[in-house]
Amino acid sequence: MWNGGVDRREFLGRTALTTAPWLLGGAAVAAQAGGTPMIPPLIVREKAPQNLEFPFAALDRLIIPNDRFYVRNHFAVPRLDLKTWRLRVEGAVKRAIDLEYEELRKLRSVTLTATLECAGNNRGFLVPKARGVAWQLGAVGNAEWTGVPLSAVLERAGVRDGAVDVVLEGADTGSVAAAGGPDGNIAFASSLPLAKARRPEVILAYRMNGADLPSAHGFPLRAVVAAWYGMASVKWLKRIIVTNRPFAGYFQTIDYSFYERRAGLAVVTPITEMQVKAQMARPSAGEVVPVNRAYRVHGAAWAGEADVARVDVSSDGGKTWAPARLLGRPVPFSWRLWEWNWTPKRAGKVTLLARASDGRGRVQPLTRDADRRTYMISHALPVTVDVK
Ligand SMILES: Nc1nc2c(c(=O)[nH]1)N[C@H]1C(S)=C(S)[C@@H](COP(=O)(O)O)O[C@H]1N2
Ligand SMILES: [Mo]
Repeated sequence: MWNGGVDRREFLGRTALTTAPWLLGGAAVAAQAGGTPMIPPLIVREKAPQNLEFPFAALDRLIIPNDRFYVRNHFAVPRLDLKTWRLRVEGAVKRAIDLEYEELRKLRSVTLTATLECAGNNRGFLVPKARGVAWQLGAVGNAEWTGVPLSAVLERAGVRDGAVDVVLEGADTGSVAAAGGPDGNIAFASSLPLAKARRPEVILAYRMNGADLPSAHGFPLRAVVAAWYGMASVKWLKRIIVTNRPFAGYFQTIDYSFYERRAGLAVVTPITEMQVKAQMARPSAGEVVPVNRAYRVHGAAWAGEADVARVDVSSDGGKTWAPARLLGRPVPFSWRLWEWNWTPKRAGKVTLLARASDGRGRVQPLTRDADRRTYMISHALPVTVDVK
């Protein structure tokens, strides 16, 4: 349990937080004895292209291993050969450049922990049912990324005056014609305003949790745009184009956009920073929870560029709230694990909710904002359990 004498940081980074009930099988006990508890395999949401969800109920650590990190692909995974792969930087730059993999790996590297959440995470809970991948809780993960700051690469090419956007293009292509996109095949591409592109938390990563970037996560190189929804973290990066006007590509306007109200008008706006959000790992919806026994309600919370300031939990459908305990220390751009000890006193159906607030005063909403279309689903999700 939590109050043991283990150094908390060490504990958070390397081992499980607690003995999870799904660990009770024989193989699991063996794994536990070995010190590395198991997380069930990724949930297949789509086979082609592959879209895989992290089984969020099994959340038991701060860093999600590479083979359990959710996968969100729009097109088939491109197989890239290091011998021929280049990163091209062009557009509104003083000199267009082509960088080889080995050259990039020789540049000064940085490592950061960052939570990636797909803008469509939780879509599967929307009523009426929404189009798109029906993610439940697990289109989110937290990993340690190593690479070079995007700013360093931009500096090598020399950004020209008047530049506003940095377009990141992947090597993967396919058709989005059926979803209102242009005809023929297009590449996945997403852009950042120059100011965000130059920030230190935006890196071009070639390592993930200490291993070379796996193919599913963008080998050989991907952007990691910490604090922003996942679509900005372009995988299989191939080209960077600096532009003099805001990029209006398919994945920047038709897809991954919402309606922002400005002066009474509904304005199509690209999705950027992650909203403040807490998710409950356990209990899960429909779980049977024993009456008059202590139960560890727990989960994770994240807040984009801000720190998570607090998480509150309700065990009466949102009428009253109690503060949860934030675990470990805040790490910029990383989610924070939290727990709340609950002893249900009466049998029956109970609805739990978790709600986060951040250091900028943002509070997680309790209801859905339809202007967000099928993205940025950040309202507190009710978890109804059966106390017996
Ligand atoms: N080239 C490319 N990059 C991409 C995507 C993609 O389909 N192609 N998906 C984006 C989306 S929507 C998300 S949420 C993240 C997911 O990263 P992951 O698969 O490593 O979890 O990658 C982003 N980068
Ligand atoms: Mo996404």
